[in-house]
Amino acid sequence: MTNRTFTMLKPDAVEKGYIGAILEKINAAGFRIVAMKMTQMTKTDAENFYAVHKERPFFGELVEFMTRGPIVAAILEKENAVEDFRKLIGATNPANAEEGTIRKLYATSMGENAVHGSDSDENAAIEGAFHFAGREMF
Ligand code: FUP
Repeated sequence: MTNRTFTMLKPDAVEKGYIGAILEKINAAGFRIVAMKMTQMTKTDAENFYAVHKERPFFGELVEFMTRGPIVAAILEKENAVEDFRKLIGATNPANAEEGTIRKLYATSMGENAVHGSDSDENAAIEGAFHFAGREMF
């Protein structure tokens, strides 16, 4: 068990100027930011990051979307981080997301859903290491 999760504020959220508002929600929910950077994924980065989805029909669009502009990547720490962060962001499709969740507030569609949250402790560690060197994690 770890108490960390990994997130990305996706290109749609960055384009619309929602970085500050989303970080505010993350802080208010009790997460501590232990790593953070603004970066833009290459096509290869996105294909590797989402390799688990490579046979899915939406894979091409997903890679295109995730590479079209900068993202904010971060590692967040809190007790029960993975599960609590998934609750805070809401359902993958914002139409199904609960009131008050980040996706309900800031996402527009299943494809452009504002924010990523790791789905397991194991993936949180893999995804964090994908974006950050050890000396960038505090
Ligand atoms: P989530 O864990 O909520 O980010 O969702 P998934 O890992 O299932 O999907 C990863 C990303 O693929 C989503 F953020 C958006 C995209 N996706 C689609 O575009 N269409 C789908 O039907 C499912 C996912």
